[in-house]
Amino acid sequence: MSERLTLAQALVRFLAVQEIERDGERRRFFGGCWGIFGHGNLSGLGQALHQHRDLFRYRQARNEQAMVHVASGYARQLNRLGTFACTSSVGPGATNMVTGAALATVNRLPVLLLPGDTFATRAPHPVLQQLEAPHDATMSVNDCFRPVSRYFDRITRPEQMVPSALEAMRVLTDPAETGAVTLALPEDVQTEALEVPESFLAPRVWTVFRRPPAQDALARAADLVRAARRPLIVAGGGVIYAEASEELRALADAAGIPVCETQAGRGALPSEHPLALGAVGATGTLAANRLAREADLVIGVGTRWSDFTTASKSAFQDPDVRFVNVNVASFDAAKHSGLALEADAKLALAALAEALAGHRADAAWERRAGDEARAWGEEVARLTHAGHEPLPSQAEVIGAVNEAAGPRDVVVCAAGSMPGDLHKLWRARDPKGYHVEYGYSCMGYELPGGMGVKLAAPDREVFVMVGDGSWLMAPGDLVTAVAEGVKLVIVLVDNHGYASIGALSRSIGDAGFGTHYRRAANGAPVLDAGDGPAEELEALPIDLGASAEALGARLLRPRGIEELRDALETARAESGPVVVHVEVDRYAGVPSYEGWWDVPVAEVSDDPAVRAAREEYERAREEQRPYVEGGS
Ligand SMILES: Cc1ncc(C[n+]2csc(CCOP(=O)(O)OP(=O)(O)O)c2C)c(N)n1
Ligand SMILES: [Mg+2]
Repeated sequence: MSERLTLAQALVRFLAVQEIERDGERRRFFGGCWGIFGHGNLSGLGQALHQHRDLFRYRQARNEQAMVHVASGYARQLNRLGTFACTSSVGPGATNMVTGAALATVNRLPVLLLPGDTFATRAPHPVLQQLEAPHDATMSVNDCFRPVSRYFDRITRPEQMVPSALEAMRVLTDPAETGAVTLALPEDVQTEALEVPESFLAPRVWTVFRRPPAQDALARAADLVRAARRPLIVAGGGVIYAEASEELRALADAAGIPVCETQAGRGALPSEHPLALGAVGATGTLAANRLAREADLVIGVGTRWSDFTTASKSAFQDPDVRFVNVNVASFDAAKHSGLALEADAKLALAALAEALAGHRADAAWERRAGDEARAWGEEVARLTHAGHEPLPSQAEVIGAVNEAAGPRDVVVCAAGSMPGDLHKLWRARDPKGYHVEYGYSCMGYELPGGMGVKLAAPDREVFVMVGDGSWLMAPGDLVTAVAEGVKLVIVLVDNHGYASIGALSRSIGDAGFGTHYRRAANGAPVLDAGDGPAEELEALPIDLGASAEALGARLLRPRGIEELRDALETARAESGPVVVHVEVDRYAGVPSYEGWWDVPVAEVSDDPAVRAAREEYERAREEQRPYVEGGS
């Protein structure tokens, strides 16, 4: 039995009935389709989405990049058990999604991208917005998706849709493979008909089977833990995606192993747990970084070991340090010459706890962890209640949001100085309460990413924390939040410029060049290095709050922390998006706590500040380690 449908109609019908199941729980995989129509998707997918609007919901975005971020935020909040499809026109609409694809793939999040492509027949070529490559007739701008997709196909005949859609689902639902999946759809082929087998259109369940660790690998991992004097767990996003927090806590409690966290793994263990050391690495806490320095066995769970996590490979200094890597992906499990425990985090942590039954880490090490964790809690309280004048510090704003947020509420952030501060300071209470996109750290993710979170978890309040620079990168989809009635509390933290990059620039001896403005003799603002705070403009003559209000959000403008607390309460009570615009002191940053990040400094310069920075850089680099000893 078969039905005659256009490719686009077949695809929409297929996507609408895909389901995913894990641990006996089943849900629809796609929350619907986001899109912006133009030539390339209007007559194919647009027609099909219109015809099947009761089957598969269509939502309109304002920027194609943003709609992919919505899908990523949604997927992450659902522990990768769901996403959106995203359709674009040919050309700029398609390439606007490339950044979103990279973000999804870097963060290992499923998103399905359906960019329109130029005619397979090539009859009217070159069409509006077509890139012509004189040396390669098969190329289009959509080839840009290849390096940022985990699966790419260009469907040049309608029959190809059937096997390609199945491959797409395989990749999207496989935790080891997942990322952006791109099916480039030539605009003529979208409208062409094929005989679609009925079984292709029938509801289909993709079961995520949890993969157990190999017994001999598990035994070796347990031996390594027993032999270790100073074991440390680094919890990554994989712990949260696998819903393995309980198993993590049980292992930490039973074996007395302290736990620190990557950005994606933040909240794997509640901050109040006595063995929770919080953030590790370049943006780590003093507690985590001190123990990391001495650890002789590091158990990485669901982490891809980014440079921020390893402090650019300076975090772990024991000369004999070994790694055990629990990961669903062999690629990550093999890193740092670790013992690869290729497995689902929930099963692996439970199995490790069982294999270690009766074993406890050195009592002095555990005590150390408890003391450091307590001291860090006090440092957080000091930083978040500093009473900074006349403008509050960003740390105080984070503290106020943290205190206003309920135990299940979610904080969302992505770029600037806030991710590092949040990593250190946020007191986590729920594994799904901390959502900082720091794989791609993409300015402009915050608002659409937060929308995705809210669509996935409507019962949670979502606090989007966004810097003024990130806000300006992509404020337009505030209109989408208004149109779709997506409630967000957007805390727009305004320090008048790229403060994080200014600080980084000063640290390499370059005086904050290109990140702030001075006033020229004639009073006009000029972009320059300046010589520090005294010479800066207070602000450009712009009003970001008013811009948010003009796009349809309720605007609140608290001055100082007490007013901010009231504003956050008011914002909670609203039903649509609220922007809380708060000004902070650009220079009241949170220091680094023995964390380092490898940012190279010019080897030769006339400037003594650059030369001094280079000397310091070379000293710091001596701590960098290759982590090549080990293996299985
Ligand atoms: C799309 C994108 N472009 C550039 C960067 C590099 N970058 C990281 S943070 C930053 C400045 C962010 O400014 P803002 O949001 O105001 O945060 P602040 O640094 O002031 O805390 C820049 C340019 C980036 N992460 N993403
Ligand atoms: Mg800023």
